[in-house]
This record gives sequence, structure tokens and C-alpha cells, in this order.
Amino acid sequence: MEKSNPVKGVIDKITDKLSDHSAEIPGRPGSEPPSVDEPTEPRGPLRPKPDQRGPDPYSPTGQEEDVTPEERAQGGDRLTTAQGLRLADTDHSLKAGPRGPVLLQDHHLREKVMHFDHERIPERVVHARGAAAHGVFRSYGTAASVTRAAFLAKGVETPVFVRFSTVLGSRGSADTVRDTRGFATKFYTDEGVFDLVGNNIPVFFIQDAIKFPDVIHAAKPHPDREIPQAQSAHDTFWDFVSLHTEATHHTLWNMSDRGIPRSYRTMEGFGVHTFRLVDAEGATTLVKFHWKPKAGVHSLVWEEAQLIGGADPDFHRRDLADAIEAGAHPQWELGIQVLPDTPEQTFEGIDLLDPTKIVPEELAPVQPIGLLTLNANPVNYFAETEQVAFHVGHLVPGIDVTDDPLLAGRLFSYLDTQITRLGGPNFGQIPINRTHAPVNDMLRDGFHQDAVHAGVAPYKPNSLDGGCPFFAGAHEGGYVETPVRVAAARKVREAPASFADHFSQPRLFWLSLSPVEREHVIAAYTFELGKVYEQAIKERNLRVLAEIDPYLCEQVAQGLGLPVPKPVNSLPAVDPSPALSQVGRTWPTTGRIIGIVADGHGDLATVEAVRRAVLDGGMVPLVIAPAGGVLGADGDGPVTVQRTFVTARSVEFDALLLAGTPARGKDADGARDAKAGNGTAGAPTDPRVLLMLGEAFRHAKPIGGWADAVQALTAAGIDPAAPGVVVGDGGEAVLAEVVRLLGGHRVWERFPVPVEPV
Ligand code: HDE
Repeated sequence: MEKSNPVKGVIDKITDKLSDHSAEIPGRPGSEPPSVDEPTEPRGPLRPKPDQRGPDPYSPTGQEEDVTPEERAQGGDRLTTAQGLRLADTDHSLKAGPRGPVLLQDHHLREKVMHFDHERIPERVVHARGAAAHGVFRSYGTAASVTRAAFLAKGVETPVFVRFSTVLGSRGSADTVRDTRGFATKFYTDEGVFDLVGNNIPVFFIQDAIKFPDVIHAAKPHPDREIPQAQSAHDTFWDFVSLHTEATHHTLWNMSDRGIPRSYRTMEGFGVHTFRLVDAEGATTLVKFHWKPKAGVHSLVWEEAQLIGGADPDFHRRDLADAIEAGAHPQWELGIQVLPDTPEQTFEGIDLLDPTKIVPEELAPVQPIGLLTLNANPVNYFAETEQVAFHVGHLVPGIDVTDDPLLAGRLFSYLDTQITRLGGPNFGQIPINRTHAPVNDMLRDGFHQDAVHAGVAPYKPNSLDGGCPFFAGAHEGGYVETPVRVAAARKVREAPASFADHFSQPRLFWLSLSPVEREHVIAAYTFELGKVYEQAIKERNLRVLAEIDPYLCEQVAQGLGLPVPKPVNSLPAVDPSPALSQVGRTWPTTGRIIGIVADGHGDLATVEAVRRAVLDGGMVPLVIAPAGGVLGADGDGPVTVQRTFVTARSVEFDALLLAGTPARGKDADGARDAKAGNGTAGAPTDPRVLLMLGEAFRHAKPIGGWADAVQALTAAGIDPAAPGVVVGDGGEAVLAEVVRLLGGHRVWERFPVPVEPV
């Protein structure tokens, strides 16, 4: 009897559909034959995706509730111009005779080409590459004691749109580069839009927004050749971060595994700044926001990230969309660290206005306040993912900002940038940006004005429009700034003294990592600084590392072939925060992807049983075979193939299984049947399979094989007795052990790390 698995049906559908387009071809088993011929009569679109709905079509005038975004964009079944004029032809320009010159009077040609010429808008100046999804946020009500925000009351469900991004690369750059990731959430609350515009790293490079153009100029490609794309491994970045040592903490996080997440689904998110919450009585609390992924916090390994950059630059984007379409809806818990709002705005000596500092979870636990579920992909990338406009100043009653100088600059920048990017001040009227609360502002006109404002008196007070609109006091949901006391002070261009501590928290982070994570940090610094041309910049960065930890500095210096500098200051005494490490914990395996390498001549009954068992466990099985189609259509099968030896790369899978052939495949002389895809029967030893196995092994992924699969492992140079390599006779028993290992994400014991001298 099959075990119950709520997402099995949908995962089944997606695994068959993922790349098995053959299953959609008429005549193939299990496919309902849609016509792929050009239709001669209007009909509905092929394969509508019911879970892909856009946001509610709220309008500023509140009059279009029944209009879906699709209807707004495409109505009727005849081709028209933008003005609704039906067209008889769109393939031929109007000419003076078939070979004659094109006529200027061709209004359709001019409209079509004019519109095409202006299809592109400027990409975001940072965070240009992103992927997004719709979802819902369900509040636990646990924050109700510290904030009056209505969407944080118990049980309230709020629609959301979340955009993930890389920071440095252009819109067309690769997903898996080493970089910080954006994690921006738009809550469409009943009290207006609240945007939590965070990152997957809890600190920032700089302490004052006035340096933002500088750090971004340094990190973006060099202005002469515009290289390198989407990465920090170049001179100007390392020049900047070594001359502005406040960047050390963020840089160290970037060089850690956090800089190369496995998936958007396995990333933490952080609000970075300290925010101020206000309850119904006006009492205030300082908080830091955290997103905790239900799927666990996982990263790629660097070689894997680089390979994916070539093999599948859309890796994270695809992963998010596939998971949502499969019904494996990614979830995060929103949590807050609750900190007293004291006049000093510090906690345990940590300056809460300094965005280069964290508050360790051991000192202030993250308290869960609600659950985010992403459940629908955007219908149109441009309309939604590209045009969504986040702003840290989109606040709701009960949530206020603090005096963090970085946040102050952001409060200006996010509005300002939309003027260039979205072409004017009315971007709030673009469907994806529309609030779900009624709008009654006195803003008028401007480029792309969609609203038809009634009335004659957009000013207050007025007598002509009946005095409308009226104000709302705090008791009616009005936003009233917290009357925080501002100390009498001199006007200065200065940072507070506490902002000068640049090394204690990088050391705290370093000491909190497990040995294998520290090795990754060393390797990342050695790689990045190894790409720097200027010797002086390398040496200056080594001097920064000396202030964090002597072993780190020495190892990187050794890799660069440079002398080890001595620290100028004594190393700060800090307590590690184990919560910062991603390793050594067991995570759910739901949604993980398991590749099963098989061919048509092995024991397909076992392959199918293992495939089912993977599905029953809530994971995604992808069968990899010499050619596409169906294995064993005429015998043991059918087993549908999702990847071939041509389309599969190890980097797509969290674990690999190798289907062997049991002894019955031998003929009377004991020789193997020579029909298999690799020339010999049994587990495939095709060079591409061996490459896959070798990579999976190097990347510390669990590997399993049954029956004679051990031969292929040996051919790939893999010791079947190595940690995380599971061999046995029964496919399902092998799978069970592989899944257990997958709970730890990687088998780091495979590559023992040298013990760091204390
Ligand atoms: Fe941003 N940032 N940022 N940033 N940021 C933008 O806004 C800016 C900072 C973050 O998916 C821009 O609409 C300044 C910290 C995300 O659309 C721009 C400063 C954090 C996104 C901008 C910062 C972020 C942006 C570019 C220093 C984490 C993508 C396009 C004071 C807490 C949002 C846009 C999306 C985007 C300015 C620092 C996160 C130019 C001036 C710290 C996730 O306005």
C-alpha cells in the first residue's frame, strides 16, 4: 500500500512534465494528446496553469474588482492594434507592390516597431537579476503583544509577493555566483503595503548610506571593459573592502557558504536594520526580523556553483518555479528578536543602529510570529517580477524605523530609483504594486497616471469636496510617527565611536563556523584574492584577515604565496554563536532532488519501486537514462525518463542513485548482456555517468547503488566504502540510507578537514 504524501500527485505530474516533454507527445503512454498543430479556429490557450494567478486586480478607484489581469491585457480572440482595431495581417509591411518600397502610411508597422523599440526599461541599479512568487503570510499572533500592526494579529492571512535576487549581476547574469541575495517581501495588508526589504546576510558592507554608491561602484564590473560580471573577485571590490574595514563582517559572510545558497528555498532572510515596533498603547520595542526556511539552510559548494553558472544559469529561478508548480510550496517562518527600546539603543554592548552588527540568537532568541508560504508563480515576468517596486518606507501602523544611518538613505533611495526605472511617480498604480487598501490620496497627474480622479479640491482643508478626504487618528488606523526623543546635538559628519569596532563580530562569525565551513571560507578568500592583480591589495586584505584570526590569515597567505602579516590589535574576545553554522544539523528532505541513473536493460521493477519511494518521501525523483522516452516499454517498465546522459549534470541533484543489474542478466557463459547503453550490461559506465558520479562524490553528496552498481562506482574512481557511499542488494534499503544522509545535506566526513591549531 502506498504511504500518503500530500504533494505526491503534483510532484508526479511535474516530474513527468519537467523535461519529459516526450510524455506530452501523442501516442506516448499516459499522455492526453493536445493538438500542437496551428489552430485554424480560436480556442483557449493550451494547458492553463490554475495555480498561476496574479494579484487581485485592485485599482486605485476600486472599480475594477472583477477584471482579471489577463483580461486587462488580452481580451477577445482576434489580433488587434493597441487601440483595439482588428487586423487582417501582421506579417507583411504595406508596400507599393510586392517588391516595392514600404509605405510610411503603414500605421500597424509603425506601432508594432515603435512599441518593440521601447520594450526594455532600465534594470535595477543593484539586485537586477531576480525571481519572484506570490504567496500568503499567516500570522501566529505572537507579535500582537509588541505591535499593533493588524496583519500581525492572530490568524490574519495577508497576500504577499516575494522577490529574491542577486545584487551585483545584470538581469541576464547567472544565479549561482558568489554574492549576497535579496529577499524582499511585499505584504498587501488591509492597512496598506508593508515592505520588508531584506537580504540573506544579516549585516551590510557599510554603516552609512552615503557610501552606497561607492561600494557598488567598487563591486560592479570595472568601468573600462565591464568585466567581471556578477562577482566580487576583482581588484576594485577588494580595494574598497580593505580600505573600509567596516565591510569586513559582510565580506566574511559572502566568502562563507552563505554566498552560494543551494536554492532560494533554503536561504535565511534578515531585515538587517533594527526596526521599532509600537503597540496599541504606544509602547515601543526594538526588533530584528528573521526569515527561517522550513526546508533548512543549505548551500552549494564552490565548484558546483561555478559549473551551474554554465550548465544552468537559471538554476535558482527554475528551482523556485518548479517547486511551486509541483505543489511543494516553499515556506519560511518570520521571527523577531525582541530587544528593549532603551535611550542608548544598544543590547549587551551591541550598537543596534550599526548595520554591520548582529545580535547573536543565543542572547536574544528568534521568536516565530508567522508563516510565509509561496504558492503561485508570476503569470508574467515583466509585469510582476520586473515592475514590482519595494520601498523600506512602505510601513504600516505598529512598525516604525530607527535612526540607523544606512536605513535613512534607503528611505530616500527606493522611491527615487523608481522614477528612472518605472518612468515616473505613479508606479504605485502598476497592478503588482497596488495596495489592497482603499487609496484616497491627493497626489495628482504625472507620467502614466491610470486613475481618473474625481473632485476638484485635492488639497486640505477644502470646502468644495465636502472637506474630503478626512484624517484618520491612531484609533482609526492612522499612521502616527512614534514621538521618539532626539538628543540635542551638534550637526556633524561623524560616526559614533561604537561604529569603529570592525573586527569583533567577524571573529565571532568565524569562530561560530564548523571546521569544514571554515575551510570553505579559506578557499573562497584564496580564490577571490587570487583573481586580484594588484599585490598591494592582496597584502592589505591579508592584514584585515590577521585582525580576524591567525589561522585564517595564514592559510589564505599560504594559498597566495605571500608572507603572513601580524595583527595590529590583540584579537577580540568573543563568544561563538552556534546558530550561525549551517552544518551539523538534520533538516527535512522534502523537495530534495534525487537522480536515478538507469538504462533499459536492468531491473526496472526496482527502479520503479525506488522512484515511487522517493515520491512517497516527498522528494523529487528524476530518472536519467542513455536516451529520452520510456524505459522498458515492452517489458518490466514503463519507467519515464526525465534526463538523458546528454541533458543531466550532477549539479542538479542532491543525491545520486545508480541502478545496477542483478545477476540474472548474465548469459549461460556468465558474460554480461552487451545491449546496454554503455556497451556492457549492468549499471551504466558511460563516461558522462562516471563524470556525474565523480562530481557528486567531490561535492560531498550522498551516492547509492544496488546490485552490480558497485562496478560503475569503482570505474568512477569511487571507493564504495567511502563515507556517504551506500551499496547493497536492495534498491529501497539503499535509498533509505541515502535519504538519512540527505538530512545532513552533505557528507562532509568524506573529506576530513585538517585540525586547526588552537
Ligand atoms: Fe537596497 N536598493 N540599498 N539594500 N535593496 C535597491 O531599489 C539601497 C540595502 C535590497 O527585489 C534599489 O528598487 C541603498 C540593504 C533588496 O526589487 C535601490 C542602500 C539591504 C533590493 C537600493 C541599500 C538592501 C534592493 C535598486 C544603502 C538589505 C531589491 C532597485 C543605504 C537589508 C528589491 C530598487 C527588489 C534594491 C538602494 C542597502 C536590500 C537603488 C541606497 C542594507 C532586496 O533603491
